[in-house]
Amino acid sequence: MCDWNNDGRLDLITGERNGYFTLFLRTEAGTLTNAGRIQANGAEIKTNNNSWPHVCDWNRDGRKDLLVGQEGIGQPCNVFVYLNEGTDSLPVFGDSTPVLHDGRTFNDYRCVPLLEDLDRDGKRDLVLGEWYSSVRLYANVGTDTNPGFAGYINLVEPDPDSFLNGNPPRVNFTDWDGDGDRDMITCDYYGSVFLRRNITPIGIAETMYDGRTTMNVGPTIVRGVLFWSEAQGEGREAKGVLSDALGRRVLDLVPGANDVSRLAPGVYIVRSAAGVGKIIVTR
Ligand SMILES: [Ca+2]
Ligand SMILES: [Ca+2]
Ligand SMILES: [Ca+2]
Ligand SMILES: [Ca+2]
Repeated sequence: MCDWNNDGRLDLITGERNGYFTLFLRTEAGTLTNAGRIQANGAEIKTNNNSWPHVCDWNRDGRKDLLVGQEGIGQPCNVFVYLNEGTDSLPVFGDSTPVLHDGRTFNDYRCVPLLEDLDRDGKRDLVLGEWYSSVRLYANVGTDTNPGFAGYINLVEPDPDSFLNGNPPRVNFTDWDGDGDRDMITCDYYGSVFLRRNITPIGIAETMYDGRTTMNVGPTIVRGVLFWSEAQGEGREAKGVLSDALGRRVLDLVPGANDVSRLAPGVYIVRSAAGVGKIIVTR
C-alpha cells in the first residue's frame, strides 16, 4: 500500500500471479477503485509470474519508483527497478534497470524485494523474501541515492522441507510490540501471516542495573574514539563488548580509549556489566 497519487489516501497495488500490477486508488468514501494496470513505455507492465511491487524512492530524487521482484526461471534477472520519469503524484515509467549484487543480477527462483534501512546506517538496504522461505538482508554498500549490494545474511533461515514461511515470504517491518524496534511480519503463499519479534540487541531496553546512570539513556554520538569508563563496571568485571545493530560483535572494549575510526557509521550497542546502551558512530 502507498499513497500513489499523493492525495492523502492510501492506495493499493497488487502484484499478480500472471505478472501484472494493478493500481487501486482510494476514493474519498474510503473504497478502492480499479485504476488499471501500471504501465511502462506506454504499455501494461507484464513481468514474469508471481510479481511483487514495492513502491519506494529508489534514487531519492523525490519521485516514487517501482521496485519489482518476479519469478526468475528463464529470465535474465528477477529484481529490477522502474525509475519514475514523471512526477511523484503522476508516475511515468520507461525501461527497467536490473538491481545488482557484486555486479551480478539476481537469478533466484522467486523473490520479494523490499528497500529498508535495517541496520540504521542511513542507507536503505535490500531485504529479499526468497524461495525456500528464507529472508535475506543485503546491506547497502553503495549510497542511499545509488544503492549497491554485495553479500547477504539470512534474517530467516531457509526451510526447504516445509516452506512454512511461503515461497517466497512477503516481507514487511513494523514495530508490532511497541518496544521501539522493528519486527518482521511475513505472509505466505498459503495465506498464513507470521510475526517475528526483533530480538537483536537494538531491541533491548536501555535500562540500567541498580538504577545507575553511568550510560546515557539516549544514544551517544562517537567520532573516531570511544572512551569507555572502567567505572561503568564498578564492582564487577570491567569488560565491555561493542556489537553492530544486527547483534554481531565488532569490538571488545578496554577501559579508556577505543579506536572505532574503522567502523562503518551507524548505530552500535555497548554491553557491559553496567547495562546496555546505544551509540552512534559518525565520521
Ligand atoms: Ca492516494
Ligand atoms: Ca525516484
Ligand atoms: Ca542500511
Ligand atoms: Ca518491536
